[in-house]
Amino acid sequence: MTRIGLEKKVLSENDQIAARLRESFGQHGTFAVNLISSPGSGKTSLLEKTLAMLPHEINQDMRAAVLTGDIQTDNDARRLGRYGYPVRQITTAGACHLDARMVESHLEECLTDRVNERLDILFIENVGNLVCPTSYDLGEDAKVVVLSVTEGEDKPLKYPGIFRKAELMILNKIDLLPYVPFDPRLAIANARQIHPGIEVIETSCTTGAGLSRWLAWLSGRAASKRAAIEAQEANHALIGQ
Ligand SMILES: Nc1nc2c(ncn2[C@@H]2O[C@H](COP(=O)(O)OP(=O)(O)OP(=O)(O)O)[C@@H](O)[C@H]2O)c(=O)[nH]1
Ligand SMILES: [Mg+2]
Repeated sequence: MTRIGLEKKVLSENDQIAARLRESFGQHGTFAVNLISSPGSGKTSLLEKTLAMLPHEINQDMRAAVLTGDIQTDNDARRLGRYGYPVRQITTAGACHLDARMVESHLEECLTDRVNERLDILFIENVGNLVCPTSYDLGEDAKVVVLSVTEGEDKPLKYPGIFRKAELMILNKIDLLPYVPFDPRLAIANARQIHPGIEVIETSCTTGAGLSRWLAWLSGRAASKRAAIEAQEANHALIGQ
């Protein structure tokens, strides 16, 4: 009984901070994406490729930042810090997920040198875990689940929570398909059994396959977010006249 009560309180405090973050992302037109997967599916590799491709595939003025979560080490922040975008490591010291408070405090620190500047996309790499991060709202616009072909087709059925909540499934490491007994059609069917509307992009961070589709998805989502904010601002201006 006590355990359930405490868990409820922690989650409701988290929801309040997440709502504040969501409002701030809304005001600034920031598209925030929360990447969730098992350890080693390729979240950091995907972000490394994404940051390298952003200026060419989307546009040179695209403002992006990354918060990357791990239980220990700043390895991922060091990998991601090479691309000229602000990056902060969040070390959770044992926690198997990021929470909204961690995001809020590290985001401020990450953007202090960019006050009043636009932020188009915030990438949040969650701690490698297919279960715990699912329950914590970070104020993001979209959760994206990364499943790699070495994990087995049954994972959407065994860990349905994240596949239900994710808008997009990245099916990564497809370059390894010739070497592992993995049927991508079955994995996708399993994901859609849990969440019929989930979008799927097959990628390889090694060969670059599918990465342009991923960049196009990001660009489309970031543009819709900005357009919605601009329409809202125009509306307010009209009402104010
Ligand atoms: N063959 C192949 N290897 C990949 C691919 N993407 C990532 N890897 C490798 O998979 C391993 C783990 O990749 P990471 O990007 O560190 O995975 P991660 O999800 O960030 O891991 P955590 O942050 O520890 O949860 C590394 O050795 C990568 O080089 C891919 O598309 N194909
Ligand atoms: Mg990583």
